[in-house]
Amino acid sequence: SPPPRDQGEAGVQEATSYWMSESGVVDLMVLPGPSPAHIFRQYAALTGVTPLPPKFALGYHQCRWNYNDEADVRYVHGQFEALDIPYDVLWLDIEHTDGKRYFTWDSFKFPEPKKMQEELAATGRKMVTIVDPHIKKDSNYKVYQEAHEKELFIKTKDGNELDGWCWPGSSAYLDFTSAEVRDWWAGRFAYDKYEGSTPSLYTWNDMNEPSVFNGPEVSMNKDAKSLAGVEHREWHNLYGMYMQQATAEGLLKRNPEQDKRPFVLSRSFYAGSQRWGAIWTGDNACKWDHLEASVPMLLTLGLCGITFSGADVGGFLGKGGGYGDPTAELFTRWFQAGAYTPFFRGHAHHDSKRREPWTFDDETTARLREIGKQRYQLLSYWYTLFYFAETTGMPTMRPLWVEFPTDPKTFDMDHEFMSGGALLVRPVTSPLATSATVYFPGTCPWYDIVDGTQYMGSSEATVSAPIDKVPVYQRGGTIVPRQMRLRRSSALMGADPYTLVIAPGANGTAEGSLYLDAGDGFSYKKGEYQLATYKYADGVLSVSKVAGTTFAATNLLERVELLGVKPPTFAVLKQAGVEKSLSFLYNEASKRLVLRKPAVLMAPAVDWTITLL
Ligand code: NBV
Repeated sequence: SPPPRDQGEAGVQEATSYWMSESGVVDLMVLPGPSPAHIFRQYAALTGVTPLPPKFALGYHQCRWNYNDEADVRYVHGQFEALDIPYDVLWLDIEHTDGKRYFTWDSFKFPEPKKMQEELAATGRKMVTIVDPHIKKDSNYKVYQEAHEKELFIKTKDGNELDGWCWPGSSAYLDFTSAEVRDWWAGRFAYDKYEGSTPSLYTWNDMNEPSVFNGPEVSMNKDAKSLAGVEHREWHNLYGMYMQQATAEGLLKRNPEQDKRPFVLSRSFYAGSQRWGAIWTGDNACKWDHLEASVPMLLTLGLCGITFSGADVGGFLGKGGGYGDPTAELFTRWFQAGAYTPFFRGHAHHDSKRREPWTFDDETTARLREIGKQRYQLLSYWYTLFYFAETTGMPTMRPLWVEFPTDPKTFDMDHEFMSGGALLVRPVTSPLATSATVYFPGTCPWYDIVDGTQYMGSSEATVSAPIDKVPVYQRGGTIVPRQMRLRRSSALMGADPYTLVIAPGANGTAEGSLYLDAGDGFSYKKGEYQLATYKYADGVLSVSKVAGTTFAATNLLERVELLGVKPPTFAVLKQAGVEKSLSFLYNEASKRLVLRKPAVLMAPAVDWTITLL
């Protein structure tokens, strides 16, 4: 029956939601809040949190359907190296396998997969291969044969092994809703089972809706049965999550010494998928409006607990999907937007033209390098956000209203977003733009991250946004840690020093934090990390370690940048009773003060202060 009409009092707005479910009962949970942060915590208590990803996973990922062979992999990797464009992970799509038999390699194109991965690993890079849930029905294929003998596949309503059409042709589908099957699947990732795999190989799960080309709605018959005899209609939405869980458990299991966190990307997901890895938004197209739509899509995922998410940068479907290939302009704008989202991966359909960062023209390559650099400068900022995502359930990419719940203008705004609590991003999503309108929420000042220009909260401005500029602003009242040296991968940045960028709020104070640990493994769960908080008030910057114990972080503070301040006469660093005066530079036009070489630890055993006099 239709939903009842609202019968609110005159002048009172009411909203009606109407739920239908394919089967079963609807469980309704009410999260009382009252603030957005409370709601995230409450929702996380119900469905779980995103565990801290390995740090490399926050870098840039380069994917394509497909990199053709080992020579192609070496070429692409070599170009990133030669052109100084930062990246961390190279991906291989379905064509790397022997006839779409997952966990195998095409021995002609990829004769030495271990050697290839080891070469990448030597420069700190990782590789990801795709592993889909449809298993080719082929008695010579070990994975199929074993699962068939053990009866691990989904059955038809009549109790026969289901037969569905997918990439390999006739395929069977593992029953990931079964704990026993998940355990068996996890075992497939052992190094001796997944031949040609090494510790730097990670996994991508696609087609796990589950996708069946010849099934109803391109999925399985609703009356197909799990091993427990439950119909597909009951667990359709859970299938992808269980697959990602089994895969993540596999990556954990293959390393009994527990020094590596899993990384698994999945297309299908459910409430709680955040516990098992990252999610991407699937097959978008190379179109400006798909770039625009990626922002509300990722914001929605984040609100639903799935904060490690991204959209294919460049738009997946190019020519093959009936669209054109990205122009240098569209690709640049997409790269700019993607660099400020949690999961940052370029990907492309096999029918589209090559679009690695150097394939447009020299000017575009230089711009893309610059954007990549912006991303890597903020890697530790993102990592700190993910630490808070794990400990508080707070999404890393946020709609404006999450940060400014008392500013009603933000309530329906989804073309601007916050990367964490400190950075406001206004991606340009239309062609030929040279300017953009930006709304600055709240009552604090905002500072352009490039030139320091100040804007007041609760105002709108038309800002210049030529092709080499992505409008990003630091919120007054925040301190952001950055690593300013251009490195080609996250692995090379572990020991690099930091710059603290201080953007004073309306009352002249600011605050920020930095989370440091080994970047991988689970020792952080035993306290091996450092969480330092920086405070700026009354012209004094101070540090205090607020959590963590045994991790020895040796990173130094190499620079402090203060935005929108007056020039001091002196800057004095004090630690353990010792004083040292710091040299500084001041730019009158941008009101930016740079304090040089404090050279103190970011997370010191003995606190330090820097006083401006
Ligand atoms: O494995 C091929 C593609 C993959 O590149 C894409 O990212 C997935 O979303 N896959 C879908 C299957 C074919 C899509 C046309």
